[in-house]
Amino acid sequence: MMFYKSYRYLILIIATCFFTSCDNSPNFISKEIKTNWQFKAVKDTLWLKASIPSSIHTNLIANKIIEDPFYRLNEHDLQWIDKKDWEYKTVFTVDETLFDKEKIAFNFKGLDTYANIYLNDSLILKTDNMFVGYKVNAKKYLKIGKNSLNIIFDSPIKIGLLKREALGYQLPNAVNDQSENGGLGKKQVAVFSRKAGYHFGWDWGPRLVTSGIWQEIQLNAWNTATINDVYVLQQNLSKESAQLNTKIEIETTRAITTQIYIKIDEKQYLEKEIELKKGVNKIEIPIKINNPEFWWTNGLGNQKLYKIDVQLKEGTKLLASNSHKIGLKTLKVIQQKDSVGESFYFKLNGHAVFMKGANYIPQDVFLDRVTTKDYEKVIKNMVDANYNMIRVWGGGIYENDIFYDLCDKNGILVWQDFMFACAMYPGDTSFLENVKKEAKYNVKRLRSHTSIALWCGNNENFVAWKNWGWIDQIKNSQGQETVDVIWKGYQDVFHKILPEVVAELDSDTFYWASSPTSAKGEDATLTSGDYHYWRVWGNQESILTYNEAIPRFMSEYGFQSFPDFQSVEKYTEEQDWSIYSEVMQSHQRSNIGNKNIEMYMESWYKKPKDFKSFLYVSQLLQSKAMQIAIEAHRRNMPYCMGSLYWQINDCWPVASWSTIDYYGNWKAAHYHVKDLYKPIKTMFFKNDKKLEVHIVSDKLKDKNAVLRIKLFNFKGEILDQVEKNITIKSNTSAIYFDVNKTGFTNLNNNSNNTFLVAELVAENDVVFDETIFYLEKPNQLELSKPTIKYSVLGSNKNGVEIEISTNTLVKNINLKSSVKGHFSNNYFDVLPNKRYYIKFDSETEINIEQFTKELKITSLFDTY
Ligand code: BMA
Repeated sequence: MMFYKSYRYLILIIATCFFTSCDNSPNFISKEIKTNWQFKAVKDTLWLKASIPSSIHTNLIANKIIEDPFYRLNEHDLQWIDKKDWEYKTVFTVDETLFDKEKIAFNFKGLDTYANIYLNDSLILKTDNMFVGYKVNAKKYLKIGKNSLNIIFDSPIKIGLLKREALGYQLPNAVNDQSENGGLGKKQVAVFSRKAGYHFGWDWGPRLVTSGIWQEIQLNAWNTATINDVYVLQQNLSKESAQLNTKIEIETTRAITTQIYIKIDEKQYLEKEIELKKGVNKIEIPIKINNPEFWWTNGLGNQKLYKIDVQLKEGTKLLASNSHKIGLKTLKVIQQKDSVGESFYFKLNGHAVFMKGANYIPQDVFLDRVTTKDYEKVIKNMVDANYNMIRVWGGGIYENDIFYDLCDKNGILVWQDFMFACAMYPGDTSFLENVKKEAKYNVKRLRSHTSIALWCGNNENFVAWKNWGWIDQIKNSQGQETVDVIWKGYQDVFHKILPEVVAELDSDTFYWASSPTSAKGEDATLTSGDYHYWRVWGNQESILTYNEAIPRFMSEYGFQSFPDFQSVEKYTEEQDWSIYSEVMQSHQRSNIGNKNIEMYMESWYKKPKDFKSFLYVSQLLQSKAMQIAIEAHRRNMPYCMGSLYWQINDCWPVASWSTIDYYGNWKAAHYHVKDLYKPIKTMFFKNDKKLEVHIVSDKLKDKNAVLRIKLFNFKGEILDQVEKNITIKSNTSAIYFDVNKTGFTNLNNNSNNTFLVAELVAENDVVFDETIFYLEKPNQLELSKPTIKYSVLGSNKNGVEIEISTNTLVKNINLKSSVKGHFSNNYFDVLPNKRYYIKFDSETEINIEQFTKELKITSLFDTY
């Protein structure tokens, strides 16, 4: 690649710039238009108080016009909201200091979706894409003193129906668009608007189609120059040096000669005189960092971020400045032909890395409710569970900057979908132009984040088109011509516009047209590309088939469970406490959901005695499925190099595939995933012929350990044991022990009341991994009533520690507290003759006596 030996610069002029500004110099005034807002339905007369950012729904809730849409069946009574047009207004003051600036522009960071914006009664902007921020010059409409801003949101349903009508043909039926719940019959409109798909419903989400000002509105003003964007391209990276190219976009009000300064980690790096023309200037400045520290994913090393500051000065006067952080890394997707097909793996800084993580959906239907704390919590939940990758799925949103900041900081790579999922979209010129604008805006906004690993065109549109019967359906009802038109629309977006935008603006990052597809971009296969395995769940196949369906990169698979009872209580009444009640069914959007859970449960667990027990056992069942899948994927590395399950989180309280419920509570599966994704993990694998102990290591170095395997009865007596010194090979999955071949004479005698434990012991005698293996399914185990002893040891304001022990095996202990907080471990098996110490991190100050009194401990034994 090209490297500039001397500090050269290039000046290019482009016409306009509407991308997010991040100038933080005193010359740049930024005023948030946040207060005095009111709203009403256009046809109403009574104005109500509004907060910003928000949505119509959250403002109606705040005004007590509607009740909590997530409670019981309320969602169904709120379908009128999306049929109306809504108006927002405010009055804000402009003082002389702001008004005197040469340039004044609004930055509407996110409007959902069809907004008409009037400043002092002049129409200044019309929008049609919630994923795009809009900048618009405002100076000529403003005055010193009071100014009015009115925003009228056209109903997305009204506009959607018009667009649907105007298309001239019909798109295939998109399974997740709940048009009937919305009173639209079969008239689906989701795909016509560049708006989060899940707002129209999904198989884990309600239909609540929002409108509103979902991101902040800024009024920005400056003189002479501002920095619109800084992008650091990593041209060449080695142990000795990082050669970077800094691309800077500067907007000026006149031609000037200025000094540009670059600081790296607060140290002056460069000072240079540059000439800028009036308008938008693009300059490029090479940077070299000696002996760079590389950025690593969670579990492999540090996440060093270099702070790059760019300043523009005219003499001593600071005109503009910009600051951002970058990590230095090389990341490639390796698709290499081999004897079976073609690999698909990520190589980070020269090392193949197995990707562990999940798919992510927006954290709330009402996006304005997601706080910084929620983002911190969700990313912490990824880190704590040993993830190194998250897939931002295409039916939601391009996430807020803070999401990616936190991923950068915590070593979580992002598989970033463009926002298209499970449907075919229109392909008319205005739609395509809108998509291009959206792609440019978001690629440019997000490309500087070290965490961005891959851009993916869509979620399952390709497989849906090919395999869900759509082609025949359209051919039979509308003819081959319509089939061709729809397919052309697909190709225009995913094979032309999006890859071109990525190539132009983020050429370092890999583009993948659709998930899942084969290496050739055709039907997904197990031998190349990425894969979504849904035969477990979708086709009711045994969860043991996870052991056979091993792809090169598993980007989706999953199994549902219910939230725990404490969560269910929040959105139901006692009369709803059956999974087939109207309310519980409304909070279960997969039409095969309840039946599937019951069917799989029957084969793995004894029938739970009541509703509460059913919810809890559903979580154990989900954990079991995740365990079989994750172990299979990791065991089969390097053939398979990724396991991203469906899905980490929820957007409302619901039975779903999530491992953390809407209220932030870890389900059993999240605790289990944390263990299964450990950097070094032991796993048993049994089939008809063998019982092997595999150890998978993601580490970059070999590790010496003692592998101890013991056979216990449920009272905790050791029946057989063996111990072996081993070297766990770095970044490898291998078999370290064959149980059948050794002297485990008691192995098959009492399979219903014995179990194996494998321990990995470090040189300092610390057990750093423990895996329990049962020879039978949970419903075959002869559990007896345990006496669980526990005491709550001292507390501080952050929480308490609980000591636990038992006289006989406790299967899946369940610790519960009414205090809001998080147990460090839960749903695990408690072995006799051992002491366990569990921390409880409290969100509020804790009263130890009350906590002890209210602590509830149960286990699988109590469910039947
Ligand atoms: C996947 C996803 C989602 C869906 C999930 C569960 O394929 O892409 O569309 O919610 O399955 O059905």
